[in-house]
Amino acid sequence: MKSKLFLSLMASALLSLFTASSFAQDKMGKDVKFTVRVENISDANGQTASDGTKWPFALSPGLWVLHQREVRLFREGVVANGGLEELAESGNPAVLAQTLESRQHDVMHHGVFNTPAGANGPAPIGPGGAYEFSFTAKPGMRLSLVTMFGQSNDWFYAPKRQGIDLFVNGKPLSGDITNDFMLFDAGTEKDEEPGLGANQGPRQKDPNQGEAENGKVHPAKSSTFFSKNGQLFRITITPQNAMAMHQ
Ligand SMILES: [Ca+2]
Ligand SMILES: [Ca+2]
Repeated sequence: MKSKLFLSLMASALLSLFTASSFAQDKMGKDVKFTVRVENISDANGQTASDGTKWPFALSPGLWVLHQREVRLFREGVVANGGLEELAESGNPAVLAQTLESRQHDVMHHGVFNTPAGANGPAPIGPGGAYEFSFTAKPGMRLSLVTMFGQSNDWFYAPKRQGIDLFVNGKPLSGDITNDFMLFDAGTEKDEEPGLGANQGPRQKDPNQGEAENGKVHPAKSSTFFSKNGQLFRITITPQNAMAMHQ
């Protein structure tokens, strides 16, 4: 009886870490495996620039993070730091990953996604391409993810800084989360027209090429791409129990 009492006290202590509803739905408190798919669903014929040039919408390799507290990959109204500039200007998530490693603790996990599904090595994803990655998470965890708008100077997609709750009313998140993402301008390099600028990803000679903006992270609301999430890309999340049901 004593050991049972001890276990129930332990369970109560653990319960206090989570919300009551999440515990009710997930009595074992087990990790749930999730798979996230980032798909480029933009027009295969490309986007049309003001001079008629066709250019492909692309997303860069990126970084995902699981966290409970705010992870601070960026903050609106604050100067980009910790590797956000490298991600937003050249699609390189390695510096952000190093920054996170220096802050690593047991309630935060992260990974880089850089190899398109079906490819042999790291590359951006153009129309029809996808990245996929999996992780396990407990109730209370949130997901953050950053990826560069490939033909911009310093734009990136990310969810709100608090991240996306992976459990809603105790149930693992499932389905389309595209609209949880927003297009941000890192404020580090002056913008040129997407797809045309000489200082953008595919055309610049140096990953840091371009005129400094000396600005702060802000939503890229002035861009016509700001409201085009569902036309350009789709991000879905599938928990393992849902995957089993679909198979
Ligand atoms: Ca900018
Ligand atoms: Ca540049």
